[in-house]
Amino acid sequence: MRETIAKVDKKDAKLALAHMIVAFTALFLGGICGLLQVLVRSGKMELPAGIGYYQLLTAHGVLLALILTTFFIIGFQFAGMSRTAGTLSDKTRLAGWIGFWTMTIGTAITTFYILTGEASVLYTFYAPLQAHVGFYIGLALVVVGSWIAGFAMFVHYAKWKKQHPGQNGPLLSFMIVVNMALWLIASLGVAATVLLQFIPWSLGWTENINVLVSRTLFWYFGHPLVYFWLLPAYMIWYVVIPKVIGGKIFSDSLARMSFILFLFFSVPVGFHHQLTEPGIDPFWKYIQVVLTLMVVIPSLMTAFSMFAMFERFGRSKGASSLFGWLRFLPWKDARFLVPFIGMIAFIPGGAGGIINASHQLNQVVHNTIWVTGHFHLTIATTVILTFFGAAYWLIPHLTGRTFTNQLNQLAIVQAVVWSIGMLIMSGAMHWAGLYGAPRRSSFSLYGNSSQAADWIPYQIAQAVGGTMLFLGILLVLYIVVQLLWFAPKGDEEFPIGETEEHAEKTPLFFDKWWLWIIIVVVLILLAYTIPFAHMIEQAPPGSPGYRNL
Ligand code: HAS
Ligand code: CU
Repeated sequence: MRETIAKVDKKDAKLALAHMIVAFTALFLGGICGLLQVLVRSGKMELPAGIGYYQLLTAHGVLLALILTTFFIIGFQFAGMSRTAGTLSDKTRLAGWIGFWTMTIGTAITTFYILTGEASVLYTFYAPLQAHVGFYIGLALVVVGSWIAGFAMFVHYAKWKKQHPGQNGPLLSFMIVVNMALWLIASLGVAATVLLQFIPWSLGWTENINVLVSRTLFWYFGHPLVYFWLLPAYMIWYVVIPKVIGGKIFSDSLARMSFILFLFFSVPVGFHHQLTEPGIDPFWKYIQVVLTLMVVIPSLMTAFSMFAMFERFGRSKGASSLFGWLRFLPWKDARFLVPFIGMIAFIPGGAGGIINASHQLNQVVHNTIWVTGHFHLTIATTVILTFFGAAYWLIPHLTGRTFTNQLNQLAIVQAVVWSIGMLIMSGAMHWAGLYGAPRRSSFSLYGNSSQAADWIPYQIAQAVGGTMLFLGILLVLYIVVQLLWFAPKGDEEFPIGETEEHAEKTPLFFDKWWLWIIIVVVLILLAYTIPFAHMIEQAPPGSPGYRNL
């Protein structure tokens, strides 16, 4: 029998579950769009009822990349805070609910304008494409709601620190605070461009928009955004997986250090999305490419400590040969296997990222469907499979139900379907990208050009892979619905790993938040001030808006 397990308080569980329900609803709707897109791009299907390809693509990107992620992350983090730093106070929980409703109303408004065809501007909403003002207002509400949630988490952590003087904050809570600090600093950029540029412009108060400034502010946010998605996956790898397999956290200090490095280096690197953009001096692109390569280091630290943790566990069970320890990992436990597949996917996913970041190689892949292949490996495999793996213990923990053997089997089938589907779809995207197939584009024969004809078999492969992924979405939704409402009552744990007995004590300096924030601000000013000043001083006349109807 299992020993009594530390439980997330019931009221906190409700808050976390509300976030999960919106997240998985977004997965369903966004998944339908994805299926239709791959079918259209295969050239075998046309959309019915006047639905536009770019309308679908916008819904797909917004619902999956922005809504599913943000809701899942905030829900998971509230549960994680409650589990490791104690039950939320009534005020903190209330702030959590206010944040939740602000984000949900924002999501509803944005989705409404996308579905009515007034905001087919894709999830990056590049100017001079212009949407209905409601699209931007909705997104602004999502950001504001997430800030409220973030502050609630900061206050909760500060309260724990006050009650435990001279101690390090619990590892998972510490990581959550880093992630929300990262998010807060980054989202100031998107808030600035939405409030100061897009909203006045889409209302007609200003005629023109400075396109370069808007894209720069977007990518100032857009790159750290991907680490806002990644870090919760890393929290699960560092803190939860050791407990799931029965091992120990490799190093508490190393985990904290890697998170602080993410805080430093994930913001001042947005130019690696703008390497082909005119109007930015190559020197500043170079500086940001160097910083991009710095942000690879904490991921490599993570890869190293995961390997080390697996190996030490296997050896403690008696493995002696070079890779013999692999046999001792619990391959039949979906809570381990599903995130593990995510880790494996990050090996090619991360390598592709380094290719993208290399200025010369970026000229080959930028704006091709290679990039789409890259982010379906990173966000849609590494991160999402880790989230699915976490949902399999988190949701039943919160609902007081059981992740039964049958559901575990189904979860393994789900992960296999997902992996094969993604291998086919993302593989075909990478390959076709190298042949120059563009991203963000509907099916076209490009005037029967022979080059475009070469892309079609890959687009058909994408449709095959994409259909499997949709099947994967249906499977995961079935499991989640069972865990929410129907699975037998039970006592599922929220696994939190412990460090090894003779591990060195974690030094206390990790909680020097003001120092970290000052370093981040200095790095951001260093990387952005001069090029940003140039963009404003030497701005060409702005652009009027174009509507994609
Ligand atoms: Fe990226 C474009 C560079 C990581 C997401 N990226 C995108 C876009 C998205 C995205 C969404 O420099 C498209 C945006 C758009 O719409 O235009 N990316 C990088 C780099 C990294 C990277 C250098 N990306 C991510 C992650 C994402 C993500 C993470 C989401 C979660 N990316 C770029 C660039 C572009 C870009 C350019 C712009 C391209 C263009 O031209 O438009 C790095 O962070 C990657 C570092 C990671 C590694 C891998 C470490 C491996 C680990 C696994 C360990 C496995 C274990 C298991 C332990 C070096 C941690 C092993 C066990 C066994 C037994 C085998
Ligand atoms: Cu990036």
